[in-house]
Amino acid sequence: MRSVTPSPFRPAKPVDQTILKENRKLVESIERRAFLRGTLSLGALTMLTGCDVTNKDATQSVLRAMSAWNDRVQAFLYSPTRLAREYPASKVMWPPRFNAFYGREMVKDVDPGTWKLELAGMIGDKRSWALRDIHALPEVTQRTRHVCVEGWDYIGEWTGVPLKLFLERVGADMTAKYVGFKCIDGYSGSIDMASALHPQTQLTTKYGGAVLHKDFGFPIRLRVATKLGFKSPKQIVAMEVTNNYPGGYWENRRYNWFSGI
Ligand SMILES: Nc1nc2c(c(=O)[nH]1)N[C@H]1C(S)=C(S)[C@@H](COP(=O)(O)O)O[C@H]1N2
Ligand SMILES: [Mo]
Repeated sequence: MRSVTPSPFRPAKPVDQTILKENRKLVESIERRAFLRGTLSLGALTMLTGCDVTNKDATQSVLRAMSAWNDRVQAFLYSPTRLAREYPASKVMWPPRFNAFYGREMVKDVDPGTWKLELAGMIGDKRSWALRDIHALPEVTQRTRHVCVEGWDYIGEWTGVPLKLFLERVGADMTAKYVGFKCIDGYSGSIDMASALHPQTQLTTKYGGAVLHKDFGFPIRLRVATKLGFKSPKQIVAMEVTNNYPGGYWENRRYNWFSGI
């Protein structure tokens, strides 16, 4: 019989699973990215990292490091052509589910006649765009899954101008690192250029074939099928192409910047 030697991976004292519960957001983000589906345990964490994660501080810093590491690794592994799954019309939810960092009654009205999309940064033609000019551009429709970091999702149908086409039209520098957005409600967001050029990333004007309701982004919103919902700003008023990391509302509040799904 083999002698029983203490496993180098086995913590010396019983581990307190509440450490993982207290860091639920970080744990979930790691699970989602590593396709662990709710199975990340302290044992697995020890195996993955080679660290003895028996105390609170060590566990938290390991989780933070993994979460940040995942952002970089994801961007590196990300294939700009990987498509999000598309669904039949029968699966589309109507009405869609609202979310913002404030209540629905606070959503601002936009006058389509005076609204303008301001352009800034590494763009050849920085003239602002009126809504009717955006409507004149060719549009595509996608039926994809919208996933919120809060843990809910739905399948929706969004129609709009591919962002790539728009960036080409305004003479954006496609070698820039980021595209940033500012919204009428003070919200902001940004994506990497590869995601901006992704075929399922669009400046959306319609949901379910009807003009976007203001709650869902009228007059235009971004729709990034390969990322979590918070990466798709609604009611956009300005767009910037830049090499300076623009951050964003949730990005600045410690959500993973890349946030792929
Ligand atoms: N302007 C603006 N855009 C926003 C937000 C916001 O608060 N303001 N919330 C984001 C989040 S967290 C999600 S999940 C989606 C929700 O989009 P929906 O209301 O169309 O489902 O919008 C994103 N875009
Ligand atoms: Mo969200």
